Amino acid sequence: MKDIFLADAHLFQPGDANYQRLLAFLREQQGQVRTLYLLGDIFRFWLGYRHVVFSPYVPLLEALRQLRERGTQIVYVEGNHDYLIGPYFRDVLGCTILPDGGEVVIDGHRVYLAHGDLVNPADRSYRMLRWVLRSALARALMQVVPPDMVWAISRWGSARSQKGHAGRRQRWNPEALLVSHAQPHFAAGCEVVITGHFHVPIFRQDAGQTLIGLGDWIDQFSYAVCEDGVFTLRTA
Ligand SMILES: [Mn+2]
Repeated sequence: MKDIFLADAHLFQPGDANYQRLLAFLREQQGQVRTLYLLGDIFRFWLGYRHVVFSPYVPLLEALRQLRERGTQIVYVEGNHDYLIGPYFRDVLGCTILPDGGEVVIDGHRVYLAHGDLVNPADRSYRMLRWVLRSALARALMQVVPPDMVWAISRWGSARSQKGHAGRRQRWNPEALLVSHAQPHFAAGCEVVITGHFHVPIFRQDAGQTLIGLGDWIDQFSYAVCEDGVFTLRTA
């Protein structure tokens, strides 16, 4: 049995090539995966209502449900596009939700998981936005704004944030950020640190420590696997 780690599919419409490819990949994995770790930004936008899901995501939710039925556990680390992941994932899909990431033990290895949107302490404007989007006010608004309107607002917001990402990526080197983010976790005794967010596949192994940047499921189709305690980064 193996564990799979993937992030940053930014799924939007079921007909999109990357969406289809993820569904096919998850179908192939049925019955073969102990735990599927989703490290955030699987969706272009998600907000967790109790009884409502955004209809473009029904095919993915069904694929996840089928994996569950075949015995796969699902762990969801929230990203910056999918947060307040909520009751559907928790209660219907039976996921373990780690809103800010955290440590897990896999085959006896201490593994630190994070989406990666918090690795840069200098990105203050983003930290502020993140706090606002997850605040009690945002939760209260969720109860009164109709989901169709929330979806429309998210499309506008995500077009804006795409522009911001491009600029930030030029200013900050993802590999250097990940190395310094991982350092305290390695120092605290973790052997493996895995993040997404930067859309850059990174695999560094040194002195028994493994640092993995998951790349993305948009045009790289990269993902990590742990099989019998050995971590690898692969391409679908
Ligand atoms: Mn992200």
